[in-house]
Amino acid sequence: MRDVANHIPLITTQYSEEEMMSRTKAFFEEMSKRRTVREFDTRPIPKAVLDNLIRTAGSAPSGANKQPWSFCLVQDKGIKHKIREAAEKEEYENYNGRMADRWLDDLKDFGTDHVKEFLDEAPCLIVVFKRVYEMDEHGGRHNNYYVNESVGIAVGMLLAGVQHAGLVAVTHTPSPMNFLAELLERPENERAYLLIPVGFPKEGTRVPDIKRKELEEIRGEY
Ligand code: IYR
Repeated sequence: MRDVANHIPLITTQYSEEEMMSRTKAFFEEMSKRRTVREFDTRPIPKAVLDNLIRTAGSAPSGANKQPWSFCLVQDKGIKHKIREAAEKEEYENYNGRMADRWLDDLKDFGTDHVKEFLDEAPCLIVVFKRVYEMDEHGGRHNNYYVNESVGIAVGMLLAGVQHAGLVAVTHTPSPMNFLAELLERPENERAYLLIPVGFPKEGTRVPDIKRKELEEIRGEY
């Protein structure tokens, strides 16, 4: 690697083999309990907790460190409801014609439909935007790099943080979702990426009995 003047010493922690084993096992066990939840209690989440989650997401790697993302916290009941109305309008079209029979069949066991009560109920909606380009002082556009990959990784870290906090979330993709940038009056370089209601599960919430692929099915070894 080339020597670059502005580099600083790496700060990291290393563990013994036993510690690595117990840490990775504990982390896997915690993460594997994560489930998508679509029914929320209205109990609010402390603002400082939400800020920490966004800080965590914002620490993700990104193409040329452009950090091409914005995470909007929507807690206002009126705005949440407007988002629900717009999302349900699109989802109604999806469930009634735009989605192929095969797709609807694949969703059967999840019990989803166009009604998105969670957009009112969840105390906070995190609306994730990708920033396709940045603008220089002369109004010139400069495309960001690997935007989808970067924002996807950041969202993964956000969801890990949500799980670690004992909260639940649903990764919702109303489609199309350009209404989100309009409603939240986002700058023209931002496109909605994902809508993530976050909160505490409603008491008695049940989730689909899904199975995860075995290690041997997802691991390649060479
Ligand atoms: N976006 C729709 C449909 C939907 C699609 C998939 I693929 C899912 O895993 C779940 C739902 C909705 O939000 O209902």
